[in-house]
Amino acid sequence: MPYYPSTSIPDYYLIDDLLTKEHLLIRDSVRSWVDSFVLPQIDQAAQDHKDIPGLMKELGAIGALGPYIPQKYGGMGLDQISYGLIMQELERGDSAVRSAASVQSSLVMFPIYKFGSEDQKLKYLPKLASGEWIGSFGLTEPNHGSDPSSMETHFTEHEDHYLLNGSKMWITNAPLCDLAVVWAKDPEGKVRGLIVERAMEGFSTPETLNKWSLRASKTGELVFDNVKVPKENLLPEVSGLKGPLSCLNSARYGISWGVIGAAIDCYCTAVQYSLERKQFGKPIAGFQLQQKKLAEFLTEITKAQLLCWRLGTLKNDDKASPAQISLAKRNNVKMAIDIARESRQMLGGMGIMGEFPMMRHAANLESVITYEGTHDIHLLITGHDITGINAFS
Ligand code: TGC
Ligand code: FAD
Repeated sequence: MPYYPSTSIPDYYLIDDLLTKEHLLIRDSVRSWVDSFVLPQIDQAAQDHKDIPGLMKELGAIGALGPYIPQKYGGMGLDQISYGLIMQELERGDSAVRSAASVQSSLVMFPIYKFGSEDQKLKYLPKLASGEWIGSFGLTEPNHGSDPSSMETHFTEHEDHYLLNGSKMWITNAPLCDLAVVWAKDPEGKVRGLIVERAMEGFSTPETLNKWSLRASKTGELVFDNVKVPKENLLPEVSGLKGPLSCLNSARYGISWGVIGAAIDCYCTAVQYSLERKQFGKPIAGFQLQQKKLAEFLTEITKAQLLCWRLGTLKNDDKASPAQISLAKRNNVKMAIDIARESRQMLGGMGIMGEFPMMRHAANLESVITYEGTHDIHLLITGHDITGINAFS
């Protein structure tokens, strides 16, 4: 169970009133699952640099994999606010748990659902929704991170199959994956999506070790050495960089909600600790400097919640622009990492201990501020949207 009562989780502007009964039910059931399944083991998993055993099947069982994918394909057919609330609750547990769910949902199931053939949807989506199969998403390469259009991974055409060569780096769940959605250039230099299965010869997934961040998540490479990919594994409905970037819109949206969860966990812990911890004869919560921090945390969390709620309604109406999503991802991740760092200080020496979540969240958020587009890249996307001038290159 968390160190603080669940009644202290903030809803300062009564945003719950904007949610439906179904939203609240989903949010509260994922919240309870995080309390009972994730929190008791997350510190040990992160300390040991190991993923939580059986996590994907558990996420499948609670409906956290592909929540907005139609039920016909094993999803839950939920709306975007529900998806966001699920991500928020998972990341209150740990960014690794949200990462597992958001990669599977937004970066693996979404492209198969949106750009796949009916056969591909029926073959892969139900297994991914249940967590029986684990997926990964390969866009980033050793030499091309922020600039995926320069990717080198490519394939050539041979009768009934393609031959895929190249490598991807920093790939969440690569060492565990049963399949990877891989973005590679076709012989004309167009970016296409391919579904690569674990058993395909020439495909390997070495693990990236020694991370100080997202230690409860497996990261690795995807290496393709003349991998024979059947032609029916090409995603037929998209060509060009907008394919992978559309998936990122969905994942970045989920992150905007998710990091509110990490911030809430730090905030609630800091409130509780500062009320209990006494120095100079009174609770440290009674000192103005500590109250300033708590007041600012609550202000920033409330602003982020309102931003996400509105973005969710726009997304439900299919009106959220990629630049609006970038603004939310950038703002909310910075908000969360600042709260994690400042709240850690409020616990003094205890703040560095694994019994409290701040160091773990702060370290995790160093990845979150980098992946799915860095903090700087999202600023440039906003700058481009304001001015019409591309400052990337
Ligand atoms: P640019 O010329 O602007 O665009 C190329 C084509 O793509 C379209 N487009 C988008 N479409 C949908 N959604 C978006 N967000 C889009 N952004 C652009 C655009 O309209 C164009 O289409 P068309 O039809 O005209 O061809 O592309 P660019 O090469 O200048 O790059 C733009 C830039 C820098 C913003 C983009 O490449 C970018 O976002 N870079 C950041 C890379 C990134 O975010 N990588 C993430 C990798 S995945 C990951 O980190 C997973 S973490 C997993 C976990 O949670 O554990
Ligand atoms: P670079 O692109 O080399 O950037 C380095 C620095 O330069 C950054 O600060 C950046 O903001 C800055 N910069 C770059 N270009 C510009 C510019 N034009 N103007 C100003 N500044 C610029 N990728 C996947 O495809 N799938 C995954 O599942 C995945 N999971 C990940 C998990 C983890 C734990 C991590 C850390 C990363 C993951 N990534 C994944 C990769 C992630 O998306 C990239 O790390 C990210 O896009 C940045 O790329 P890079 O690391 O190559 O940094």
